[in-house]
Amino acid sequence: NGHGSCVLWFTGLSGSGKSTIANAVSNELFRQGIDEYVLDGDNIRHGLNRDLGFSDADRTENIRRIGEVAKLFVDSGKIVTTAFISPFRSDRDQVRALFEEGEFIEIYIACPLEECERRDPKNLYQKARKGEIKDFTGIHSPYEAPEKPELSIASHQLSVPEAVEKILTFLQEKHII
Ligand code: GGZ
Repeated sequence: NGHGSCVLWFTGLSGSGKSTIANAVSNELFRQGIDEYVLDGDNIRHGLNRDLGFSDADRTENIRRIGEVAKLFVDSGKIVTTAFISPFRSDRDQVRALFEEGEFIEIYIACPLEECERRDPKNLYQKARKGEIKDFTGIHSPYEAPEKPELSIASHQLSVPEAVEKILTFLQEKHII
């Protein structure tokens, strides 16, 4: 197990590409024989956090629990990737505080709202605009962009392989992999 452990904490709007890029990074780490795991809506919001919705308080609790779970994975020696909107700066900073220096790598998937809304892969923005979903991030619930993320990925300008390359290069430079 010749690699460091850390959390790759993706943050960004719905439709920004967090899950796609997170899973592509995960696949590449796995291919390299690195011990990794992805936490995303599929395995967290449908299980551990199925009691939580999208009020500000529920999002805060969602992120708090995910941070604690991510810490367990890091303690077990893995590289853990998380793909949640995590819209509130203070929530992300509280998760950061759980980790040692250098272990929490915040990756901002920076994609303009207009582009996310144009993609709208699940028609959620359309539903939010019609009032069928309330408290939708970017429409009537805030997204606070990171001020000093370890990495910022302009996902509307980079291909997925280019984004993966940028993240892997960062991990190599920090001697994590
Ligand atoms: C934002 C919502 C909402 C509301 C349902 N606001 O594009 P998706 O579908 O697959 O990703 C979104 C996901 C966001 O869950 P997170 O756990 O990442 O959010 S947070 O970090 O803010 O707790 C979207 C879907 O859930 N979804 N309703 N109102 N996204």
